[in-house]
Amino acid sequence: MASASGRGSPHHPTHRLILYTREDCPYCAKVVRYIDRIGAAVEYRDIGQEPRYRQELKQIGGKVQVPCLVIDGQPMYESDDIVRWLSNERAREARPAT
Ligand SMILES: N[C@@H](CCC(=O)N[C@@H](CS)C(=O)NCC(=O)O)C(=O)O
Repeated sequence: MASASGRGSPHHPTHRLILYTREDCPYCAKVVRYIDRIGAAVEYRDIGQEPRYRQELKQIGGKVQVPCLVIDGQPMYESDDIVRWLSNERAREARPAT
């Protein structure tokens, strides 16, 4: 449910976010560091730990490349794009309602 202002907050996230990662992936580490820094609510799925996550990622995004952020069911590959999207989303949520 959205907040009264119609915008999300860390407690009322606007989007469902799932990050597919792998332990030895430096691009994933970069994205995870940024997520930790801003305190975003993200569910992690490590494709190295769980073979079914690997299959899931292939089905959702069409390729097994990490990191991949799935935003309300839509895949976004490329760590720079993911960080940029998270940063824009954070700025959007911080803006006061007009
Ligand atoms: N340019 C990509 C690079 C991602 C990347 O190379 N990921 C590696 C793991 S570190 C991977 O999943 N490789 C498998 C593949 O590309 O098929 C990014 O910044 O996210």
